[in-house]
Amino acid sequence: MLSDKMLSALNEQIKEELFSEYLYLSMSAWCDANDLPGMASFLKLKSEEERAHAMKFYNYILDRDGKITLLAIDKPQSEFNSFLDIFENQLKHEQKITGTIHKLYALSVEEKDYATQVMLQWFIEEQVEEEKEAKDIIQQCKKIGDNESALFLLDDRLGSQAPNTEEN
Ligand code: OFO
Repeated sequence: MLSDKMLSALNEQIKEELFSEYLYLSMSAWCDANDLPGMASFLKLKSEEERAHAMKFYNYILDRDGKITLLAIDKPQSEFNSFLDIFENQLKHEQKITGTIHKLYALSVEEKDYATQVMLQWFIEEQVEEEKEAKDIIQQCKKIGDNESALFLLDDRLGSQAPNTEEN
């Protein structure tokens, strides 16, 4: 059985993950509106991954006989200065999420909730990868500067990582 404190923190994390879904969809829409279809597809895929993260927490709460309480999701930022600004914001956001995951882990240790500690291991590793990916993209964006051909290539490469989900 989850403690009240743990349950409430896990429900809070569902909101954080759903906000991430919303934020990356907003970033994807900005890229679409600014002729960056590859980055738009990549960020849409990131958005879908966040939904899956939210559902991992959701299903875990149900598996532990906890009560799901969905919380209000804030309006995400919709204006960005550039594609570099997008990925810098993404990294900042992922660093914030890493902090929330670490706090959850600290709470699970405090509560002696061993099952939650095991479940959170996946998220701890995932955050290392997510931050690294965002940092690598920022480095590439910085190298591009005003070079349109290099931007085309990066957009194309990021787009090729995302399956075509247009029909869905
Ligand atoms: Fe992008 O991270 Fe969820 O957890």
